[in-house]
Amino acid sequence: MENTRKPINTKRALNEKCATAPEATSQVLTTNQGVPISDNQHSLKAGLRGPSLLEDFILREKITHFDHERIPERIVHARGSGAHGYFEAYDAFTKHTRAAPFAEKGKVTPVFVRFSTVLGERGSKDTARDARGFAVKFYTEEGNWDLVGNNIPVFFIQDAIKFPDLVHAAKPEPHHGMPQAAAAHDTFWDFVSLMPESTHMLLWVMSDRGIPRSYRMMQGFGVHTFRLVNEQGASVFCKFHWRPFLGTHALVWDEAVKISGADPDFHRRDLWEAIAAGEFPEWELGLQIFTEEQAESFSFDVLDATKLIPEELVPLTPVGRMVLNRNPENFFAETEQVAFCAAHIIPGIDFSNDPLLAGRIHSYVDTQISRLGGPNFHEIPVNAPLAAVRNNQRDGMHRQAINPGQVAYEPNSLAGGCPFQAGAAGFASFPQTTAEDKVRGKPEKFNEHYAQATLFFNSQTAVEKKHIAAAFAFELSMVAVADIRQRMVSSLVNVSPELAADVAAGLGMAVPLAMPKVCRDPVAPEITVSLPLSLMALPGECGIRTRQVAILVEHGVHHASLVTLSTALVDAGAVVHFVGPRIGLFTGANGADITANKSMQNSPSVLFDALVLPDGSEAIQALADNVDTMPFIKDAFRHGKAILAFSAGQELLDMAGIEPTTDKDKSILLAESTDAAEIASAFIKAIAAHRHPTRAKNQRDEML
Ligand code: HDE
Repeated sequence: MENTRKPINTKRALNEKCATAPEATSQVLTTNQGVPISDNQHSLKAGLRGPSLLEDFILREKITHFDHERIPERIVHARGSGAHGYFEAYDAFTKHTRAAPFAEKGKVTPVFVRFSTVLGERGSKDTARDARGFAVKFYTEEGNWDLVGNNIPVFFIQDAIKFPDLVHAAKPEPHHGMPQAAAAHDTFWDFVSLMPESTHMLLWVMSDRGIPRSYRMMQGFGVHTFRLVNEQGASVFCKFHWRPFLGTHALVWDEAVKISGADPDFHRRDLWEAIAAGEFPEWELGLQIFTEEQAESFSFDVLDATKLIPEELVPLTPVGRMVLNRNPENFFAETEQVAFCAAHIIPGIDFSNDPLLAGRIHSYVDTQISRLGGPNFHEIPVNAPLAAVRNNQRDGMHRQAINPGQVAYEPNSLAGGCPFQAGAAGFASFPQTTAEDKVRGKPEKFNEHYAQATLFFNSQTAVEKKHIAAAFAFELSMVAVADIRQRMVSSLVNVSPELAADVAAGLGMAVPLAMPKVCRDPVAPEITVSLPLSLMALPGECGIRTRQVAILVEHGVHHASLVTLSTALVDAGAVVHFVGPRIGLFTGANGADITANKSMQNSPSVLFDALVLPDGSEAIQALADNVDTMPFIKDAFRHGKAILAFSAGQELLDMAGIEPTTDKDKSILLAESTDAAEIASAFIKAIAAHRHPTRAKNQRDEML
């Protein structure tokens, strides 16, 4: 049967019929049967003070529907945020694949993307230390292709059979249901310390990548090796990489913890507000293309999802960009009901024999059947392909399609043989030769668990290394059983004695002996340092678009300098907030009004990327007397943010014990209020550097 549904981004007739958008006019309230409701405030009673009546079908329909509003949350990745957009191919990439999105230069394919944390429940905080899901659904004319990836290019385990154990160990402990959205507990570290193949991914999660600044500032990775197959049936291997145009940026741990209290929706809000403001996030899709022969020569196995391919070995080929330009209209209908599935591939893309991927191919369809209530989840608007659906699958829970006619089988003659098999035009699995015994086991290269963890650690800057060690020490400090801590640190000795020593010092313990290795005779790695693995090693200038700047205000602020500065910041793309002891109007020193849109209580400084301390002695006196001001300034400093202090505002820096700019730190700027225009460009540069980990020597060598 032909799928007659309209494209995903057009309103369906049914939706239009049912819509009660806020702007709707002349639309009466009805039951789900379309019966107009005269009174939605009172249930039907026998007398004003009498019993409610069972015959009140309006009350019962409303309450029954409400009782069933919740569906099971995802077993993992329950907490997420989504957006619509498109993928645009830079050029035809038909040399390597016949996949529809890469068919020609400039080709546009609609997408829906969902970002997520892994461990937390649906209502948990956004800024937990965790990997982030990065799942993309391409609505191509050859069917839906789901690239269900993460913001980290490797995974904890090599074989799908271990996944339920990993997740049981990482999720809240089953006896008391704690901790929420955190791996910092005994069962997780018990499991991973007994599973040395997890070590490489642990390094990534303990690095700054585990606490991204924004979903818009994260890389995405397909993780597994996939195949690309061209029109002639020739195949190459491929790894998928998404790179954000805004750069890849992280929070610092203390900041992440405080944000989770100040705004648990921090990443959701950031994505929503940016798109609503027309600041559409963009990523470039880059492919690592390599042959089977090349793969054989690597020191690691490309079917092992705990390994990446250093870009020095196989550079990225940019093939297109993805833009997210539309927020969902309804969170439940779209973001919650979207069903990603690692098995959804299209002609031109195929799987490799990665044993982790194999399990995923099964798992995702299976989980949607219970989560979304049956096998027809593909009919939910956000999941429905744009491509026509014609087959003989029928019925089941929540079936929407009304399939006409007598015939629901193939082959048939009664329907003229339709729908018929597509033959060469359809999806055909790459005919990979297989001629081996059935075994439960793995190749020897899978036994090497440390070389890439070491590569990752050695590729980080000093600050990043400190963050990794601090994260391990923090997480392990939450582990009650000393043997687990001991075992984990003994595993880290194999990664780097320096790391193990730092973590051991953080835990107040001696460095243990190295854990015995499984792989006795490892192949020497090709490289020992790979700078793209670091967030800080390579210079990058991404501007300040959408960066949030707090300007403190009080009665008596120097109005003109703030107007000049904020105009320059807004022109550079930043979002400026006037933050007062309360929201509302303040009167500047010249009598002009300035409106605070945030208060220091509802928006502490962890929610901003940069801070401005104004001029105006009356204002500074009032701010100095306010109990919220010093924590606001001290946190901005501690978290390495750019700070600009005008004239009298510099007194607040003194009170906070902060010394201004040194050679090491160009991010604390002082200016006369008359110089607002001149200082703006230096301040913009400081904000664009994201965070300034090295603060003035006499105060703090490195930030936490
Ligand atoms: Fe998933 N994973 N996963 N996963 N995964 C799910 O599917 C699973 C893995 C990833 O925004 C579940 O619909 C198994 C790797 C993302 O809706 C479930 C294995 C990677 C999302 C599932 C893995 C991922 C999921 C839970 C090991 C990175 C969220 C709900 C064999 C490449 C997608 C659902 C969204 C979700 C199973 C490992 C990414 C249970 C069995 C590796 C981004 O089916």
